[in-house]
Amino acid sequence: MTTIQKQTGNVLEATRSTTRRPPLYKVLLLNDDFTPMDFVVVVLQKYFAMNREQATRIMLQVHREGMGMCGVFTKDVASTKVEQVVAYARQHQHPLACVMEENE
Ligand code: TYC
Repeated sequence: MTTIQKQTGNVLEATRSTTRRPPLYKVLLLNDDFTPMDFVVVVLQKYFAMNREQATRIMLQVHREGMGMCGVFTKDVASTKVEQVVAYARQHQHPLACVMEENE
């Protein structure tokens, strides 16, 4: 809660306002039976700035559990990452699925 001064005509009034943090979104990778493991590791390094070890750990989590988190971003950044990953996968004829979900 922040107290600010709001001017109504010539009168300065004290007003209380809450500043809301922007909602954040998780970017998730989904498992499938066809996308090669090495390709998923490259995607995680290329679009999510992971090193090979981190990328391998997330890829294996997705492979074993069906889904894994690549990161948490603002809406625009999350949506761009999803588009980039899906476009890159399609360019290489892989069915890799990447989605975003509001981070509650
Ligand atoms: N399940 C895939 C395989 O066995 C590997 C894979 C991992 C695919 C993660 C997608 O998001 C994924 N080749």
